[in-house]
Formats: sequence, C-alpha cells, structure tokens
Amino acid sequence: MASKPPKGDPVQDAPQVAEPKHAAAGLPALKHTLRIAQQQMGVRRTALTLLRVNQKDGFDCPGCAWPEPDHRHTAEFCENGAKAVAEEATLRRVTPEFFAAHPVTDLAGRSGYWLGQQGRLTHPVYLPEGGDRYEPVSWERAFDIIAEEITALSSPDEAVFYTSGRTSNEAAFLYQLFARELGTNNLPDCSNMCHESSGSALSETIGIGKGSVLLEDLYKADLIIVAGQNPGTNHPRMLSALEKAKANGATIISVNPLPEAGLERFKNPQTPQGMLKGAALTDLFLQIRIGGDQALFRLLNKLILQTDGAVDEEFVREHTHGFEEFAAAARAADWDETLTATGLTREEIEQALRMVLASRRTIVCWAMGLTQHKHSVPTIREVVNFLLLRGDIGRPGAGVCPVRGHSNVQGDRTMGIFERPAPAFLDALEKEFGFAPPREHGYDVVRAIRALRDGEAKVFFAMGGNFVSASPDTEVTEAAMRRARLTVHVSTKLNRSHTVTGARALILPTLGRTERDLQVGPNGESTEQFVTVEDSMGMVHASRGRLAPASPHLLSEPAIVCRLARRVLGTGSKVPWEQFEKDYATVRDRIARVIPGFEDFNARVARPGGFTLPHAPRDERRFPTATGKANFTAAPVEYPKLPEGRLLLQTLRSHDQYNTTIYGLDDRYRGIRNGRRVVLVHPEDARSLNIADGSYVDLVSEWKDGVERRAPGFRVVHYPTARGCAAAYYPETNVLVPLDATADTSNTPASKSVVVRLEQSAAD
Ligand SMILES: Nc1nc2c(c(=O)[nH]1)N[C@H]1C(S)=C(S)[C@@H](COP(=O)(O)OP(=O)(O)OC[C@H]3O[C@@H](n4cnc5c(=O)[nH]c(N)nc54)[C@H](O)[C@@H]3O)O[C@H]1N2
Ligand SMILES: Nc1nc2c(c(=O)[nH]1)N[C@H]1C(S)=C(S)[C@@H](COP(=O)(O)OP(=O)(O)OC[C@H]3O[C@@H](n4cnc5c(=O)[nH]c(N)nc54)[C@H](O)[C@@H]3O)O[C@H]1N2
Ligand SMILES: [Mo]
Repeated sequence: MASKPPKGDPVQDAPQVAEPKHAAAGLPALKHTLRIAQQQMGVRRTALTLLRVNQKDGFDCPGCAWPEPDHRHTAEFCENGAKAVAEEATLRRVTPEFFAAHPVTDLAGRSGYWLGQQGRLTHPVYLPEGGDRYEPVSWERAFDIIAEEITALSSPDEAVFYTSGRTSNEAAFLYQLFARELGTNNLPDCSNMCHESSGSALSETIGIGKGSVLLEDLYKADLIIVAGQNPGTNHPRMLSALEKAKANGATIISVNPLPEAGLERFKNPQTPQGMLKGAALTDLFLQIRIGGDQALFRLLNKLILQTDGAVDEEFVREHTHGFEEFAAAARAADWDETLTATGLTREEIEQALRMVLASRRTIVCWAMGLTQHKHSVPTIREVVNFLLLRGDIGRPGAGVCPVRGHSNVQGDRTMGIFERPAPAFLDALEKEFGFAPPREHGYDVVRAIRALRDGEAKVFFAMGGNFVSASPDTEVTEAAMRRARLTVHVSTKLNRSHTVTGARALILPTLGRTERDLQVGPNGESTEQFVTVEDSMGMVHASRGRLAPASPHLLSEPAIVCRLARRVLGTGSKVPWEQFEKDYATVRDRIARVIPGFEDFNARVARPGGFTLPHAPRDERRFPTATGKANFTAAPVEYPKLPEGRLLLQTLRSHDQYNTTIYGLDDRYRGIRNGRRVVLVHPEDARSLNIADGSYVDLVSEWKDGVERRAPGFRVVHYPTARGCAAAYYPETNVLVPLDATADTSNTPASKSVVVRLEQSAAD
C-alpha cells in the first residue's frame, strides 16, 4: 500500500531546517498572528474579530478547549487561536463556479492545505450518482436526498452520524436526539480518536470521565506534571496559567520524548517583561521513550509506597477501593525494566520522586502523548493511582487534568454524543420526549469504518470535521467511504472528506462561531440566537458570533438538524423541531430537564462567564463508581518493544495546523520551514540506521496483519528526540496507522506508537 504525495503545492516538498527554539510566544508569535490573520481577513476585520475572541459578550475561540480566566485581557487569544479565527473569518469563497471548474477527481488530487486555502463554502452542493462534479442544490432538495437514502435503509443502524468537537451544545443535543429518534446510537465522534482513553480510565476509577481541576487549582498547585502534551502549540493560553502557577511557587515536570519549546520557556505577549525575557517553565524535563509513561508512574508509586508517611492513609482508607491489590502490583515494579521502558536514568527518576514527595498538592496534565497508545487506558489509570496515593483528588490545587482538544468536544459528550450512552441518559430522553431510544451500543470511529468497509453501513453523515483525513489507515478509510450510498458533510470549509465520496454526496455549508446567527421567530421577526459550549474544566458559557455570515445561503447547525429531522421523521416525530429551530432557548430548556447539572440553564448561562458543572470527586470527594469509592487498579505494566532496526513513530501536530486544517507549512518552534514531509530522528539512531540528515526516506509501517503501509518521500531531520523514537506530522502519516491498532478498552487509534522502518526513497 502506498500513498502518493498530493499535488497542488509544489513548495510542500522542500522543507528547510534550522535549530529548534527554546522559548514559545513573544514577538515572533504576534507578528506571525497578524500576518496570517491579515492575509485571510484584511486589516479592519482582523482587528474587529480578534478583539471579540473569548470576551464575555463575544464568541468562544474555535481553537482549543482551554478555559478562559476570570480576569480577561483585551486580547484573550493566542497565536494559534487567531489562526483558527482567521481561517473561519476569511474573505475567500468557494462558490458553485468553483465546483463547476473543478471536477471531484481534480479536488481529490489536491493537498488538504490547498483545499482549505480556497475559502468558505457558500452554497449547498450535490454530487449526483455517476456525476463528476458538485452542482448547486436547494436545501429542500438536499434534505429530500438524505431522506430518500435513509428511508431506503433496512435498519437505522446502517446510518452513521459523526461529530467533530466544535459543534455547540445545542446542535449536539439536537443531533443525538435526531439519531436516537431515528433509532440508532451510531454516534462516533472525534473524541474516539482523542481523549476516549482518558474518559475510559477516569470513569472507571473516579466515576466521571472529566478532569477534576479548575483553573484556580493550577495557581495553587505545588507540583504540575505535564505529560504527553505540547501546550506551546496546542494550548498556548495554558502557558499563561503555568507561568502564574510558577510565580506562585509551583514546580513543573514535563514528561515528553521531545523537548518542546513552549514548556522550556514562555515569553508572555501580554506583559512587557514577558515579551523580552520570558519565564523558564520546566524544572525537570524527563525525556521519556514513547509509551514509557505507565512504567514511570508505576515505579514512582512503588517508591511512594516505600517512603514513610508519603501515603495519605486516611484518604486511602475513607475514599478508595482496591488498594491492596494495587500495592502488591506496584511493589513488584522493577528498576531495570523501568529504565528500559522509559529510557530515563535512575537519577532523573529519583529527582522526580523528590519533587513529588515535596509537593502537598499535585496536578497531572496530559493530552495525546498519553491517550493514543495500545496501553493508554492502563497508563492513565496508573496516573490516577499516583494521585490517589497522595490524596490528590478532590482538594484545592490537586487533581487530574486531561487537556481537551476541540473547543466543545467535552460539551458534545455531555450532550449525549456517544455511541455507548448511559442507560440513565436514555431513560431521561425517553421520559422527556416520549419515544423509546435504542439501547444497543452503536459504532465508534473505528467500528464505523469497518461497517462502511464491509457494506454494513451505507449512509455517512458528518457534523463538521474531516473524517477521512483524521481517521487511521487512510487507504482503508477512503475505500470504505467510497462504498457508501450517500456521504453528507456539514461544513464551513472544503476538505479532503468532501472529495472521497459515496455514490451520491452532499456538502451542506454552515455558520461558524464568529458569525451572527439569526432565526425567524414565532411571529416572523428575526431574532438573534446564541449557542453554548463547555470547556476542558466543565465551565459552560455562551458564544455569540458578530460577523455577517460568509454567504446568505448558510444555515446554522441547529437549523440543519431540525429541518433534516422534520423531513426524515415526518409527522410521526415526538419532538418540536420547528420550535427548536426558531428559538434555541427552548432547546436549552429541554437540556435542563434531561442532563444533570443544567438545571435553570437559560438563566445561569445568561450570567457573564456562565457556570461550572458539578463534578462529584472535585466538589465533594464523592466517587460515583461501581464500588462507590475511587478505584485503585493493578494492570500489568506494558511498553512498546521494538524489533531491530525499527523506530517507534509518533504522529503529531506542527505549529501551523489545526488537526487536518493546515494553516501554513512551518513548524517554527521545531525549526522546520516550508514543508511538512519531515521525520524527526535522533542523530545516533539515524547513524546506526545509516540515514544521513537531509536524505529522503519512505516510512514503512509494520503490523501483525503483514500489510506494509508506506508514506513516501520524507526528509530526515536529525533531532533531539528520545532514543528509538521518531516523529512526523499527522494527517500525512495516517496512512501508516493500521485500523486495528487501537488502545485496549477505549478503541482509540494508537497513532502515537507506530512501528516503522525507514527506507531510502527511490528518487533520492
Ligand atoms: N494550534 C492547534 N491547537 C490544537 C490542535 C491543533 O492541531 N493545533 N488540536 C487540538 C486537539 S483536537 C487536541 S486533541 C489537542 C492536542 O494537543 P497535544 O496532545 O499537545 O498534540 P500533539 O501534537 O498530538 O502532541 C502530543 C505531545 O505528546 C508527546 N508524546 C508523544 N508520545 C508520547 C509518549 O508516549 N509519552 C509522553 N509523555 N509524551 C508523548 C509529543 O512529543 C507531543 O509533545 O490540541 C488541540 N489544540
Ligand atoms: N495520526 C493521527 N491522527 C489523528 C490524531 C493524531 O494525533 N494523529 N489526532 C486525532 C484527534 S485528537 C482528533 S480530535 C481528530 C480530529 O478530527 P476532526 O475533528 O474530524 O478533524 P478537524 O481537522 O478538526 O476538522 C476540520 C474540519 O472541520 C470543519 N469545520 C470547521 N469549523 C466548523 C464549524 O464550525 N462547523 C462545521 N460543521 N464544520 C466546521 C472544516 O470543514 C474543517 O475542514 O483527529 C484525530 N486523528
Ligand atoms: Mo483531539
């Protein structure tokens, strides 16, 4: 299997390499922000738009899910938030004339970068069966087409409804309601590829799949461990919080195979002294081997158990379950094995232990570096064990902090976007709306791809996102998608998923976060609507766009779901879709009655800054698990074992991308410019593999199914990563991630631990 590099950007294969940076943000970040924003939006729109990001009366940044501080700066956004906004508020347009000029086969040959650069979608468009290009279609006809295909299915379970985590609470609630009234729980979402492992591990151990800290806890912590996360690029506003924590006396340990600039030093663009000198953030950098985290935490747990007075005995006795079994497993942890698994030295681990023992309040933050491995769930459980031992859950300044990705991915899950809904949630839906929701579990992302591949699913509908680029095993996924009868994408911008279609395909253009959402009220008057979102720390607040929509032909996501539901479900539906479309407050009234924590939703979200959802472990040290206590767990330690001459590849983000949206071809902090097909390899490993810096290689992934997956033409960059490890960007490398290589329990693609060999490229 091989994938050809796409055409469309001839410069893409000419990466240039300089020394990596040792600090993030500062003046270059500001300059870069303004350049990208002004290219897309012009000077005036840039100023008007960026000032509204994350203000109490403004819109929620479509970038990441990091919470907003209570005292906001006039510019409460970061370089990468500004890029996300510019990408949406761009003045460029993709019109019906564009589609007339570009057959789908032409678009399918373009890079994701090129597709995204074309601008905002202006009209609903339709690719008829046998047609070679998208043509304009009315909204009515579009809904008719979807209804035809859904009605023709032999079961609603032959339809799949994907969600990407930018969708608002209101749209998400309506969307899952539609799918369930139709009769399916096939609601895969980006979370399946993202923090599902965190959700799985946390629900089982502490009884709720969400983080237990608030922003102010970070300011009170003695020790913050940042493991498997690159906040300088992906959560830049987190650096301000870490800076403040540090100023208050916190120690920071970062655990990462890569020395990430943002964690080394942060030049806060919002303070004059920060701009110049910046603050050093990391006190101890543990350059761990990919996948070594479970072993590290296991050994730390053993060492804590061996230290007099280090265990919070009272907490363990009162609030936990399973201690003895866990302690027996932890006592068996072995130094030599841990040093092999982690690649760390004994001194480094002992230094970390001293910092842990000196801390009375510890927080562990993590992201994709912990969630996308085969053994991610036991790894995160081991982090929970570590915190439980010291009583570090459910008190100020301490706790678990999975840092979410998409700006509303946590809210979407709260609203019921989940293929395995809790029975209590379905009961509440049934009671409120009077239909019987399906009880069997639906497909997650990986299972949806298999179902499409095997012809068991025939209609694929996506509420946002870029399913084929974000999913693993690109060729398998694309072939699966092409087998569908109908593929539908609700989208703001063109992306690769629109070019890999079923027999028939629709692209439905929608409003973005930055845009004013006007709906026709009950008396024909036009009323402005707002939506709500939940951040990574369970804060719910309103988001109001102010810009005029990119085109008069756009519908909001809630309006699209309501019209679709009316058309498909007809008069038999028990849900007042028409009313919901006209007035989102009526949707919130229902959410308030169905979902715990949303009581009095409309009134509470009207307050500036919104409200915080309850979290039993954080608020009351109550653990709603099966045992009624916080659960220690005792899984065997796992770590990836590499065959001779192979490297363990992680697929990660550059500084100039938002997931599959490519903003530009640079990765400034890592010293890469003008290209994305690079692979970072330790100089010693490269030497022993006989691969020169600057040479070109194919990445070939090896998996037990015997299939060779190949991504050709990557420039080798000698880089100080951990030994035996390599790194290259997603989504170019998704072709290498086998569909069946997933995390145990959570089924998340193991996209951070792909065994590869490097072959000299044919053309080199
Ligand atoms: N600008 C921007 N912001 C974003 C995104 C974006 O693409 N661009 N994406 C959003 C989304 S959806 C998400 S989920 C988040 C992602 O945020 P991150 O998780 O920070 O994203 P990645 O680039 O995947 O980085 C993974 C980090 O984990 C490290 N790592 C890899 N393997 C291991 C391991 O085995 N152990 C340890 N300890 N570390 C490891 C990598 O070196 C890297 O620093 O960001 C969100 N915010
Ligand atoms: N190899 C590898 N694969 C990965 C990852 C990895 O680290 N490595 N990370 C995984 C992770 S963490 C995630 S979250 C997924 C991301 O998977 P997705 O969420 O599916 O992908 P995105 O690239 O975020 O989706 C971008 C598209 O969303 C659309 N869009 C943007 N704004 C809006 C909006 O307001 N409304 C609508 N309807 N559409 C909008 C645009 O068309 C844009 O092209 O990828 C996963 N895949
Ligand atoms: Mo994510």
